Amino acid sequence: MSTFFISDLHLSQDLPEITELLLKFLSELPSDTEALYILGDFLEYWVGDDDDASWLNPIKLALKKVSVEKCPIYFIHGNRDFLIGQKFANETGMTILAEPSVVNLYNQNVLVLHGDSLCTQDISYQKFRKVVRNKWIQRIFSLLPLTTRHKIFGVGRNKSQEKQKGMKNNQILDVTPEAVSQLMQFHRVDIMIHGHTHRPKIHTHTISTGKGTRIVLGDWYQQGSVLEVNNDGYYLYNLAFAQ
Ligand code: OKV
Ligand code: MN
Repeated sequence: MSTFFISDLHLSQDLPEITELLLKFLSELPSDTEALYILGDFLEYWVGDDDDASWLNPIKLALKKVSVEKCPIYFIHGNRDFLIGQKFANETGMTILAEPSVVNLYNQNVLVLHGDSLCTQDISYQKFRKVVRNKWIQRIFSLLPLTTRHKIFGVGRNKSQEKQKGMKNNQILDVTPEAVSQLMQFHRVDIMIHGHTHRPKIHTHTISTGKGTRIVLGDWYQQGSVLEVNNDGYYLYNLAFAQ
């Protein structure tokens, strides 16, 4: 019996290999799986649940099948798919969790989050985050025509590739160690799982109660990245793309 974690797939219509690998992963999930957690940046970007992008249909169907036949699926928003809402959740069978959330895994309390909130040195990004995570601003944004919303996301993404200010040359800064220990102490956990930085690794941190473990999931650009948790421990591994 295991619990699985993935994040940062950045699914898009342009990179079908990633979708293919996800569908394979979902179909091969053991039937005694206890839960699947998706810790954000599942989609490269999302402008709102009223976008019925048909390339997502096989993905939605596969997630729904897992949620009905195998295990619950929990989702936490990332910095690219923070507009995923209840309609998308219903269509996929996912349950959206607040960020951060404490979940109990095999008698250990674990803090789960996307991870962008830990990158506190990136002041301009934290300002941007505060704006786009505001429910009122999101409500107003959702009133714009779908094509306008696509343009806004599209424009920003091209700009970033042109090394415009605000995106810091598209580099993702690493987490701030003090932000990690502070958050773990606040939630009284000694294990944390997140994605976002695309730097898969199991870290040890010093916290007031002793040692803290921080598990970072990788992105799915060159291979899949999966964390499996069971009674014996934490296993971070890669999935190879089909040859
Ligand atoms: C995307 C990122 C820019 C990172 C959204 C309201 C909403 C504006 C927006 C404007 C900017 C996204 C949507 C873009 C990602 C950046 C800078 C850093 C690291 C809302 C008003 F949705 F909340 F209502 N924006 N664009 N960044 O240019 O595509 O993720 S973007
Ligand atoms: Mn991210």
